[in-house]
Amino acid sequence: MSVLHILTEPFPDQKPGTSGLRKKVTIFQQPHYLANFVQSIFDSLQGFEGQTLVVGGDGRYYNREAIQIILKMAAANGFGRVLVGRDGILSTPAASCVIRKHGAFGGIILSASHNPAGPKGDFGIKYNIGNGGPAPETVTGAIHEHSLRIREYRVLDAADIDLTREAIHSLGGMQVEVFDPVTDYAALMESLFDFEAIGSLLRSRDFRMRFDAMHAVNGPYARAILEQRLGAPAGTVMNAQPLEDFGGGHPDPNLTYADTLVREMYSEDAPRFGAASDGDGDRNMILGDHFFVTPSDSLAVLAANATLVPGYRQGLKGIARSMPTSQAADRVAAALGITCHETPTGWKFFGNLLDAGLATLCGEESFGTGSDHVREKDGLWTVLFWLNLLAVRQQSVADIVRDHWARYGRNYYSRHDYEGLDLTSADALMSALRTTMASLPDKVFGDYRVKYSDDFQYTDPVDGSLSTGQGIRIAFTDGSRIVYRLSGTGTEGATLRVYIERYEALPEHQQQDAQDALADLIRIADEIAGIRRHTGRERPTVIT
Ligand code: G16
Repeated sequence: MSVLHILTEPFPDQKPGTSGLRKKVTIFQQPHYLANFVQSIFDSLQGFEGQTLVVGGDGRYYNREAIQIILKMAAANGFGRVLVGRDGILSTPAASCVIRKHGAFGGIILSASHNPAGPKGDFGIKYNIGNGGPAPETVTGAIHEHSLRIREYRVLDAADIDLTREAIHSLGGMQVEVFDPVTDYAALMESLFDFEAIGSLLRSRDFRMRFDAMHAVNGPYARAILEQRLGAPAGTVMNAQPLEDFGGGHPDPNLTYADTLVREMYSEDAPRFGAASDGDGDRNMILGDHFFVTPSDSLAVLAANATLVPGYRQGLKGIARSMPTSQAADRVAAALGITCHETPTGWKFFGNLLDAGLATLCGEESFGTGSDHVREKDGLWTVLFWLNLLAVRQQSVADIVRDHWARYGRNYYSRHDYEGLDLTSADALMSALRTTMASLPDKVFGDYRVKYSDDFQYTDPVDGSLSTGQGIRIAFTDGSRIVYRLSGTGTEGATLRVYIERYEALPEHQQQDAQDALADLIRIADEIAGIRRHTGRERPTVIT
């Protein structure tokens, strides 16, 4: 088998976003497009000769073709071994687990997360480093630079590998091991949670749960763990078969896109517990009977109850949350006497904190929670954590959350998304906001007085790197906040996200609907940024 040196030209649009390179499938299908990016990844790394690379994806359209290209390029570039999930499947948290467990040099994960899939949908690729987490900005920056200079890539002239069966193959001088994508991950979950207690809860007559895998990657994981290992009745996992187009759906576990599950959880005969995860299995949504747990509250509740779970019995070293995530976790951290770190949006910012032992639990408002067990957010882990709490506390989801509010206060929270905006008007809105920002401190809007406003920046406490322009934050004297930022994960136009938060200490005022409780701040958010004026939109596309 010979190594082919293929001449190519750079593509100017290969700058990785919040979570790798995400584009329409049709863009990835252009000749050389994927190969250029993969070569740029390899060119930005050093010392991987003879080492192990983990490869897998969420099973979406183009996953298998992409994996064949990556395998042949890894062989041509000198990797010693590639571990690839059977059928090309690996959830993002499972990939992180496998990289860590097998001491791999790194991994390539193929996913566009929660974005729709299929020939007209999205595809994505990202590189994870040896700690199992997303490459930090120094690495993604180097990948981008290489992509702008690339002139040639290397690929082995070889036949495709059969990914449908577990087996060991050789590809040139490299070994390819097709392995079961669930085993290592399931063993890790079993080491963290009380499977006996969760199993008896799931098998008891008066408990019923639903897990919506949304025809995405977590179906096989959820079936193996919840149904086969823990004994939940067959059918507990719905939409369990991963499909290349996710069944035509939008596997984003929120109140809008997981509507079948949401309807069931708000029906007369609602199960006690409901959960969903996204395309690549790292996001989660948690529901009780007629009750939605905001991701920010979920992080705070997990942190406050962590010592009830075997894997966290020793307590937490710290908590980390992304800046737009509500400050509910900060109150738990204060009560526990530990630090709550505030990072920019993007899981990659948690990696150093976890590696350095500065945080144990992390979470983001964007339906992500996780811990130092891997270096990605982890949908099924969150579900098992909640099940473990339900089993120990023998209370409903709603009661656990209400108890939490009664003790720590409630951070009313909502995110308003304006999707598919014209890029120019979204940029204009943000730059006008950057100008207005300076004049806001001390200004009064109804009952609210602005305390400070800034464009969030973050200095990593471990490596000192600085990240600027991470979102406009307007803080009010009563602890309320409005945050504006543009999404870094969309593939069409721009998405403006507005995050609104208000703290309520008194239990008698904690039972309002979040949109009602936040109505004044929602109006102020429009008044300050001129959202309607800039975007021409009367209302958000998605409210969570
Ligand atoms: C990715 C990152 C998350 C981040 C989210 C933000 O999520 O992994 O850490 O919170 O993007 O998205 P946006 O920039 O659109 O607000 P995922 O699940 O898409 O990989």
